[in-house]
Amino acid sequence: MITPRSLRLHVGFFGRTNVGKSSLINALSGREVAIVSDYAGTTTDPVFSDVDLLNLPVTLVDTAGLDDVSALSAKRVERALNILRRMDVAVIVFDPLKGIGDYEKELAELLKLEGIDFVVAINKSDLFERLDDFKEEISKELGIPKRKIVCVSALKKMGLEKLIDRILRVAPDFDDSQFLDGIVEEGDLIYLNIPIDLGAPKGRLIYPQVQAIRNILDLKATCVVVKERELKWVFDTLGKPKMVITDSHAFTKAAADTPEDVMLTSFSILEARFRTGNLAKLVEGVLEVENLKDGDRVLVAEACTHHPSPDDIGRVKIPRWIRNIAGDIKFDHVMGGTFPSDLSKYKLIIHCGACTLTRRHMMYRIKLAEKAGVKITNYGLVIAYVHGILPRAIEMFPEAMEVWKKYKG
Ligand SMILES: Nc1nc2c(ncn2[C@@H]2O[C@H](COP(=O)(O)OP(=O)(O)O)[C@@H](O)[C@H]2O)c(=O)[nH]1
Ligand SMILES: [Mg+2]
Repeated sequence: MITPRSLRLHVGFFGRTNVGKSSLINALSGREVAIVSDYAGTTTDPVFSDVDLLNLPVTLVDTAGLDDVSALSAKRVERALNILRRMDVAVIVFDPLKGIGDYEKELAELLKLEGIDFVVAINKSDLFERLDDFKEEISKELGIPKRKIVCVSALKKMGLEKLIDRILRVAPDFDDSQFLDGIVEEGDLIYLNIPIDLGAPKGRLIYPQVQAIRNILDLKATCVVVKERELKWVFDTLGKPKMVITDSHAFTKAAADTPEDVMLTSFSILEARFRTGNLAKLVEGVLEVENLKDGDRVLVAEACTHHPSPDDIGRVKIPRWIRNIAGDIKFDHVMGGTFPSDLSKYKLIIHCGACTLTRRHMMYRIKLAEKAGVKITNYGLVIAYVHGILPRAIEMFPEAMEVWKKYKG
């Protein structure tokens, strides 16, 4: 299965027009994805290009059109920030002929502010004899160590391995295995409960399910994949597993069929933990449902765009469940890349599993909520909560359980 874009390491190439961003991306990906041109401003929207670098799934992002951060129209900076925040690593590309300008300095500042690590590529090194002085100057001006600065030539394909090496070195940990790390161990037996209902995509499994299977195999454990109707039969035939992981849609039935001494959670809760690294924060969020009052506003945010079905989880079911508990709550919905910059009017944000967002992007949204003092949670936790199975679904995550215990007691 092809790695979805959201789980690829996003590497953004920044630099002034004509420094060779597009050429460099083409050279690294070995194909013509970005348009190379002698004229300024050929491309304006970011261009995404998926490629595996040393077996690591990566998306190279050509950020043409963002080369005038220093020309500083507020709207442009906002746009630049929007793209920049989705990157895991940045490459600032230099052309020795153009030297160092305000653009590069401001960009380096922005990246530091956002906590995004970056490396520098001095391109067109085929045209120059010695670039040591320039390296020194960049190191000083941008305040980064020289080992993060690499001389390359997109044209002659020189220095590319070294650039890849430097990019991967500064990349945040991108190991998929965290999905079940610390929960599943060698020799464990795990049941995966996957209803193939009308909502299931034709002919395939969704990514968190594939990820779980792969992860369990990597950990030298065993999994049995069943539809919800067969779960009971598997219990009767194979006995008790260490844990059942269920699709959220079948949570109540899975809970009824799974003995109390067997751990039970959902793909969506695992995904939330993996994607945010902060399940405890999302549990705090779901408990906020108790505090909602008539007239409060809740934002439901869905990262992917799809046509809502008649019993759509975000549009219909979640609002219904929450109104049952909390009364006359107003719901706003956003989809895709939009996320309101002013969150202050909301009491709670309920986010989808965010499997189409990068981890950095989702963490950024959590940070925004935190800044605005608004609690945030996710679909999977809401489903577990409204069905009265929340403590059971998080008992294997001590940090999250801690929050629950404090709340109870
Ligand atoms: N000599 C030389 N020219 C290059 C190199 N990389 C790019 N160029 C040229 O620089 C120009 C601008 O390249 P392009 O990739 O479109 O720059 P971008 O605007 O930053 O995307 C083109 O004419 C390229 O052929 C290089 O490594 N060496
Ligand atoms: Mg270009």
